[in-house]
Amino acid sequence: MQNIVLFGPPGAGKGTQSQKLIDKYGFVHLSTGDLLRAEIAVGTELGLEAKKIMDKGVLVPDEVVIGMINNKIKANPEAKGFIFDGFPRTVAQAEALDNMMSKNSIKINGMIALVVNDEELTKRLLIRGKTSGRADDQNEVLIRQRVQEYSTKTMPVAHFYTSQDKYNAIDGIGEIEEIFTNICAVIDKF
Ligand code: B4P
Repeated sequence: MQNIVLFGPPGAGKGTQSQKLIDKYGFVHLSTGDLLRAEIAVGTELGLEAKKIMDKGVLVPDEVVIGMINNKIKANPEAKGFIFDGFPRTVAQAEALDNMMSKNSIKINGMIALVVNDEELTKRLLIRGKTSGRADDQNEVLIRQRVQEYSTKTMPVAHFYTSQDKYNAIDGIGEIEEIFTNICAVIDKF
């Protein structure tokens, strides 16, 4: 079983590359962004609260996303592996994930970090905002807020995995296929 953390700033290509990894390896995809948007779409209380936070470009509370991920791991006992997309985004989430893994006698094999500069991220998200309908992709001030949130709260997660010797950086700029090939080369060595 392989469990991979796909890491990177908003717009780095996590969702894009996750889809390709699922097709190739049959991983169960756990995207906290998608899980939150699903709650918003059906109008649950959690979704209504999360929407207010996400529309400001800041992170939703750790306990909310940790609970969602825990439920999904438990619901997939037969999984060949998990791909964690957009989670963990804080060190507290990373520690909670390690706990969940050890309770289930599994582990994170490695982190793949997509590296993309801020100007490229802003450009990609503004383009996606024209078609996605996502409020957080339509406003440059909000996008910069999300990138800032990433620098202060999420970057320390990279150090967390570096200290476990599980950090692998991949250049996230270039052709989607080429980036995918580079990611697979790392996964195939896990
Ligand atoms: P997410 O849904 O995780 O959103 P994201 O980071 O914006 O998307 P992603 O990075 O997957 O997009 P992709 O690059 O694939 O989070 C949204 C919000 O939810 C957060 O701001 C936060 O409030 C909340 N949240 C989620 N998880 C949380 C957590 N764990 N804790 C707390 N809060 C949480 O795609 C971007 C665009 O780039 C696409 O249009 C794509 O086509 C394009 N693209 C991809 N690769 C490209 C390439 N190589 N070249 C050119 N364009 C490319």
